[in-house]
Amino acid sequence: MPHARRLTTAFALLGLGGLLAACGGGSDALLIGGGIALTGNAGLLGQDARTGLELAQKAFGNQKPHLKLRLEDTGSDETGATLAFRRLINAGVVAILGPSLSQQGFAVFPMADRARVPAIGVSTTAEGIPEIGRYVARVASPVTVIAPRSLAKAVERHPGIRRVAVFHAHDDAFCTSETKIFQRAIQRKGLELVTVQRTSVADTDFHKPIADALRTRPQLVVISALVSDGGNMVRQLREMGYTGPIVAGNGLNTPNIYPVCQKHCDGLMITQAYNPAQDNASNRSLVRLFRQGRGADAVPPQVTAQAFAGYQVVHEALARVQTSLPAGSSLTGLPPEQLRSRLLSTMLAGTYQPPLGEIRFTPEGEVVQKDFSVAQVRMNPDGRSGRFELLP
Ligand code: 1QQ
Repeated sequence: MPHARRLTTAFALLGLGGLLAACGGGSDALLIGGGIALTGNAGLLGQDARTGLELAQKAFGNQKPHLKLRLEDTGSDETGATLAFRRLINAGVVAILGPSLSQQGFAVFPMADRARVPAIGVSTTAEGIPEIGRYVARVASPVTVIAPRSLAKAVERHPGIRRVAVFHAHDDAFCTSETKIFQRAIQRKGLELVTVQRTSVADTDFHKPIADALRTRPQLVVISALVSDGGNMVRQLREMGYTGPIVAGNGLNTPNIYPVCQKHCDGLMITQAYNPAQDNASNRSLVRLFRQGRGADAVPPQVTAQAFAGYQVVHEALARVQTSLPAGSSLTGLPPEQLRSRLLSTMLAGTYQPPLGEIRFTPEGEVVQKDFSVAQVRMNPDGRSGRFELLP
């Protein structure tokens, strides 16, 4: 090649590299998708996930291999999730973190699986999610592992309990899955299931089912609902005079319930797949980044930690794929199908130390996690702020 042409080519390549770098993440940045509910009923939980993804982008995005987060709002229904997943798949993302709800997951995970794009649930906890397809996994521990723990803790703290009332939204796949596990746990403890009230995630007024339930004189109430219906239910239970303990499921597992149930959130018991005191490098980095701009006492919610974990797992797995390549070749040089397939198998084979503590995966993509705790919500006298206090 003549000298002048070689120079021009070199400058053109430099220029191209500069252009890509200017777009963010460096010239070798891969796109990682976040398909999360930022609006609708689940938006209150999805906001926590968004925070986790954005903090993970800060923590890992500039470490090799460079990743660039592309977020799409799924809304809180299947249609929104389908549109968001389609946009992410068409954009060529290497993997998708999300969606927020299992109800959405049963609609969009099959789509990601057909497109052979690894999709990792960061808050989809219903039974049967990893089994949807080979490319589907999750870092959010399932209801089978989560739900029995809060029930056991409530019984431990209130040993006199016999009579239990259950509420569940009948029109959400997570809520119907979770209530099944709660009801089985109630029966296994030899407790009496005095009533099962079916509600809707679209409901805001629960006076009728609450009045019906209170007539059965429950000593414990167990709720499977989402944020705004569940928060309203808790508030109305207290307003209508119920004073006993309340166990809530993962649908209420966010400080964003505070504005909904306010002072009446106080005392709620919810299992946590995340302990903010987890002592590892990843959690220290999450907590430090979370506190920037939020104050020295701020504590990341569970879903924030799970989303952060999802990003970390993909990042670490990609780094391992990179090391397995022959010298001089790069991830971006692989055909996209091959890159995603190698990411998937490497990811499932690994063990990770995210803010959730040690996790790994079964060959089906189910997360195997060790550390759990049960939190009790403690509201401050203002009725607007509070904390999830981990019970001993
Ligand atoms: C699910 C869930 C959500 C309620 C948490 C965001 O656990 O839908 O599976």
